[in-house]
Amino acid sequence: MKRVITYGTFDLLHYGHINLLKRAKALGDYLIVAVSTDEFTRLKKDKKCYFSYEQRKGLLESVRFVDLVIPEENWDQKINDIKEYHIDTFVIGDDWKGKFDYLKDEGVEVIYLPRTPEISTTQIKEDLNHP
Ligand code: C2G
Repeated sequence: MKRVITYGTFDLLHYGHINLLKRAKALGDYLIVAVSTDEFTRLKKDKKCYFSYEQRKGLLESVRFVDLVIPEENWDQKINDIKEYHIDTFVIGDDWKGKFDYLKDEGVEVIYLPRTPEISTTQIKEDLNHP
């Protein structure tokens, strides 16, 4: 069974996120999604999510091609996650291109998928504030 993992904040879950998750699942048989905790999101991006970690986790668990949701608590857990969950493939959007190539040393495939254009959580917030 080919096991795939991806990481993200996934706030205000939208079709760009879903497109990424759908393509990630298509690369294997089992998809794990590591969602940034509220604390890490504040640290990582100095941003506050609209939805809490528990709400974001619940939404992702409702997506039929997501098999497991785990917390992303820091930048450095990826290598441990790869070992703990026996990951074959790491996937993320190409806004991160090159940033996670070091994971190849752990024997996993690292794939950067094209982002879905014109949609982002930031854009949604801006559009709602300035209709
Ligand atoms: N994404 C996408 N198209 C969009 C928006 C997002 O393909 N229009 C992808 C991103 O490239 C990422 C995933 O959806 O792979 C989640 O996006 P974010 O929640 O913005 O993730 P980010 O905050 O960049 O956190 O350790 C890695 C980080 O946790 C990634």
